[in-house]
Amino acid sequence: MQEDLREIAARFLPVSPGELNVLPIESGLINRTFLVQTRAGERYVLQRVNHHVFPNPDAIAANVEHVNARLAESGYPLERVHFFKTQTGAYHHYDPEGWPWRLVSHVPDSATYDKARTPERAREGARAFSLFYRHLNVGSGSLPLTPAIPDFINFRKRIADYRAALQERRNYATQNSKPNTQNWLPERRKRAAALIALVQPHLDLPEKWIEWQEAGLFPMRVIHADPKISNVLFHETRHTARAVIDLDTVMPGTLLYDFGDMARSYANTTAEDDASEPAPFSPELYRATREGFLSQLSDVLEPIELENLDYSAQVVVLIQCLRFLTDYLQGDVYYRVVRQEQNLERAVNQFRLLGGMRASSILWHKKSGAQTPG
Ligand code: GN1
Ligand code: MG
Repeated sequence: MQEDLREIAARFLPVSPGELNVLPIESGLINRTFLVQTRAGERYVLQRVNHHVFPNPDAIAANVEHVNARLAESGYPLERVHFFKTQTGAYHHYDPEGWPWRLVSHVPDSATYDKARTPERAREGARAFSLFYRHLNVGSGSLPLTPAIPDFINFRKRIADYRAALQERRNYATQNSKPNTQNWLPERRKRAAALIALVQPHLDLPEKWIEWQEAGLFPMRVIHADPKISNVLFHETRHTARAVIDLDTVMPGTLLYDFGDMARSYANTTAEDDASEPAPFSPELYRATREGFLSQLSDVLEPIELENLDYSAQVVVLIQCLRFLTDYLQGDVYYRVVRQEQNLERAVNQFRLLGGMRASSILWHKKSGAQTPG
């Protein structure tokens, strides 16, 4: 494995495989990521793109070029990450099994975190994304981006996929796990029964969102679509944000999705797959996230965006819960898992987070379903 990875990395670099050291980075639920070091101490990030999820990696590379050009011309103050080309001038090297590999620039002296933990870090992470959105959305015309995954934020489809998974007739999981009775899908449905029942009364929560989206009421912006805290590189010692990474899902969409997903990640006091009680929601972290998000955008956002931040956070958490639960019911065909029950645990964690959000009287104004910004 190690030798193959060195050979792959050397396709992008003017060095021989023997001069490289490759180490795994255990992060991300879709792609596989490795750190590459040369003898001279230069570092790169090597990734195997999951082409089942991202069937057109070249479209991602083209999106990243457009995004980086716009960030550069607009004076974006953070670092930009870019892809290197192979010696034959391509953005991807395909291995004998057909997996696409790419080499990404590495930002020195940087650290990533799986949890925000403190309001300062939540605010700073959200501020980094706020800068990213401002520089991509203010000024010159729209960017010609190709969404890497169609219907990624189509919530009508996400709910339909969940309902279809509940009706699943296949017998056992086919990927990520060997067929055994633990993985029989009817067994999984039984083990998820309590959560399925708890989720049921919330399935109409996204209705208003879906209505607005289908009526074209959301302003179309360039969004990141995966703004979790681990996609911000922080300065190792100064704790300021250095870069926004993982541009795979950059696409046209509503910033309410990104705010919701940011809140889901930054206001969660525990790991995404921690299914233990109590509710992992922190109003303090949430408020800091909202401040950071708004910091560069107060003159950009329209009323429908400003008034629906809290509602969007709840909707996005519910949708993420349904995505994990759907994958659990289908036998772990989408997200990487290291344990049998991990997708169910992820879904439970998101459901508890939703409960915390909805219970917080500061955030949920029952009458209007809206909040005063700021
Ligand atoms: C996936 O692969 P990763 O970790 O960057 C997923 C996101 C989820 C996230 C949950 C393409 O992102 O939508 O929010 O897991 N990406 C895709 O941790 O589905
Ligand atoms: Mg991602």
